[in-house]
Amino acid sequence: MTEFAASAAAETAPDTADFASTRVASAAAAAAAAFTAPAPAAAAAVDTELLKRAYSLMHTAAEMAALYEEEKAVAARYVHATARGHEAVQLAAAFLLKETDYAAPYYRDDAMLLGLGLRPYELMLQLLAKADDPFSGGRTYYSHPSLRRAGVPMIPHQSSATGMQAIPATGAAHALAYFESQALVVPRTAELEGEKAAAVKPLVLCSIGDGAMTEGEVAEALQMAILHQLPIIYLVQDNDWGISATGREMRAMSAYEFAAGFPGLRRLQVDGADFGSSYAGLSEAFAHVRGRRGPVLVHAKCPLLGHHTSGVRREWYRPDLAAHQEQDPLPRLHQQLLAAGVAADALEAAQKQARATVRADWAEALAAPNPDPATFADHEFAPPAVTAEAGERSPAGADKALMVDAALHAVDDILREFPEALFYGQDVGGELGGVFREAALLAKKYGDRRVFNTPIQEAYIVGSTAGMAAVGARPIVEIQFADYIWPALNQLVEELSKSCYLTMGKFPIPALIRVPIGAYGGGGPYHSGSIESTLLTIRGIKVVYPSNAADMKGLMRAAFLDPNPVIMLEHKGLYWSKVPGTEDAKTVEPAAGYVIPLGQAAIAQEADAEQLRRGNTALVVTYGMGVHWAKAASRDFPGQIEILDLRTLNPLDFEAVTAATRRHGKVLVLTEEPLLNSFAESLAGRIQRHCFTALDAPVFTLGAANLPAIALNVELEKQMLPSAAKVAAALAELLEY
Ligand SMILES: Cc1ncc(C[n+]2csc(CCOP(=O)(O)OP(=O)(O)O)c2C)c(N)n1
Repeated sequence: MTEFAASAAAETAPDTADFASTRVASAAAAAAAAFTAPAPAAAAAVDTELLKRAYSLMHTAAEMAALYEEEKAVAARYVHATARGHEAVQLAAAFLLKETDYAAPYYRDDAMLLGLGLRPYELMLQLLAKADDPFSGGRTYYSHPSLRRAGVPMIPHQSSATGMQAIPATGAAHALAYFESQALVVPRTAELEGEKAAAVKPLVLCSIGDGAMTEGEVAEALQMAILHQLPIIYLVQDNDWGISATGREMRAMSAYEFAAGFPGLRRLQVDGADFGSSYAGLSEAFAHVRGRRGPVLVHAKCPLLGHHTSGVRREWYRPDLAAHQEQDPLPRLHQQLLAAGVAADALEAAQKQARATVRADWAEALAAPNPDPATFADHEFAPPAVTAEAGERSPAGADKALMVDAALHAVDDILREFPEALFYGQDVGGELGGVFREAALLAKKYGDRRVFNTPIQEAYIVGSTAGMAAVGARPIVEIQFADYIWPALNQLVEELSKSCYLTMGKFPIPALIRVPIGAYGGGGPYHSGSIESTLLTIRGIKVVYPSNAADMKGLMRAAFLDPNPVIMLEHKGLYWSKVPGTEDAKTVEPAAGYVIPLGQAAIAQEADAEQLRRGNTALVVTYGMGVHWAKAASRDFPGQIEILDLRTLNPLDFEAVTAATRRHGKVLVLTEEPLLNSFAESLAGRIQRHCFTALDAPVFTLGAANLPAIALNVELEKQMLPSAAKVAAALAELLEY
């Protein structure tokens, strides 16, 4: 058969897993036949009380959706999606979750939130972006929960980026497995002490749509879940639609078929419109995961009865509404309850009660206060743990250490002291201990559950820290080279950077992200890049850039202790002080426990008092390799150059910058990055704005040439980068000004 004939045959072959939009009823029946959990029989097996609870909450969700539609002038002021059609499987999942579990509900999961015990009122507060929205205080969309509340599974922050929740959720499961491997009690379980907390092993539920399943990051998550056999359930709610794109347009296979490509991932299908089928299938999945028999993907077919969202309305593009309507889970459950002997009156009463509650809650939510505008900037960061330098920076008799060893020792100290700390990335584990040996022997010392190699998955490496942190682990991770951080940027921006702000401080993410960076000696275009300006456009993360061993050790520990995401940029050219002119990067090694608060610059070299008095001096504001170029260059101008080493780029010690600027009146901002539109240029602008009257010359800037990459040949590299000679030339001009 030719390739074309084969694909044509595949297209016409009966596809029981597909939920073709124009044939919903028959496709659902076909899918039901393929379900591993026998749907109709299971309905009868479910306890009637549970069915009744599901029925009430299904009506509550449906009443809410109807009310939002009726009141859309107010309710659709901010965009929202509702569960209509998906309620059965969402409620089944909610009922099986325990308070010691972790959940990542999707943006369509308002019925799941009701099932977890949230009041309609609380959900409506988020719909209306009110101050008392328990998740975000009016900062993020409807049904984007984040919650630490007794009696409810922990719900860490997740973004509105479809599919991106898979990695943080898997990171949470990874943390659970980690705690178990170390025989440590998960903090949440300890908090909820007592038999009921200890009796069941916690798990993670990651809810996701069929459209979102095709995001590449989902495959990274599945890979890790299987590799480490993590306790997680991926619940795929498949309504055969993205926004307006149908399943046939969006994917070559269903999520169930996709899962078959991941050996070690247990998969099963349920009829998501049938509470009994959903509950039975999910019960099996929960038992499997609680029994620590690996991850499970549950594929649930669901009709989509409401709009995609309040802004993208079903009547604009849906030819299949009638067919989906036939799958409405509500009348089905109604019939099942009647068949189970529940009186029609009782069902009617439940429906009336749901309606009354929803209407009363709506009135209450409308009357609730809006956020105080003055609070808009609260919770950018959680307060830092280290606010003053402490410990011994230069212990008597201590040897000098290379920067790479100072980093290694800092992490070693942390791993020894904090059992919740773990360190992972590409090649950091095993025998090698990092391609720069920056993690040498740590895996041997602490075991390969604490220090381990990951697959080549930068998104997982960074994004997993969000889930890790929510469970209480303290992840240290590494991106092998700054040039390869880009696949992780999505997680960094969407999940990590916004978590603290959007959860009103409930879920700051303490993640220490080590990133070897910088150029020297022919590293070439993909192992030499500088990236700090890009990182510095991301709010909600901190960026540290030490220039010597002592700072490396003190800042590494402060970065670890910081409750926020911190990126540690570690210059490869300084690691061993092998590059001529970088001998000062090697310093006496501080004692264990030494810390330097983030956001404090240091004077790396003072100017001579007499030269200063005579007005013969200039200031170089720089960091990383720039400190060493500036030191070498300043030998041409004895006593005339002060060098301010920023050490942390965000938060920036702007006070130190302005104070030093005022001392000298002449400033050069020096960076290794291409200058155009860089952090250095931005800083120069700020200095000019704030110190204008103190300046005797425009603020000079010097950086690399404005090219997309650093060429491999060392002579070409030299042309591209700043150097001591180039800095000296700039300083000569500045001092002459
Ligand atoms: C990364 C990303 N790309 C695009 C969007 C816009 N978007 C929002 S919902 C959606 C469709 C999601 O489909 P699915 O996961 O199947 O969920 P459903 O709405 O069908 O429940 C898209 C494309 C987004 N939120 N995030």
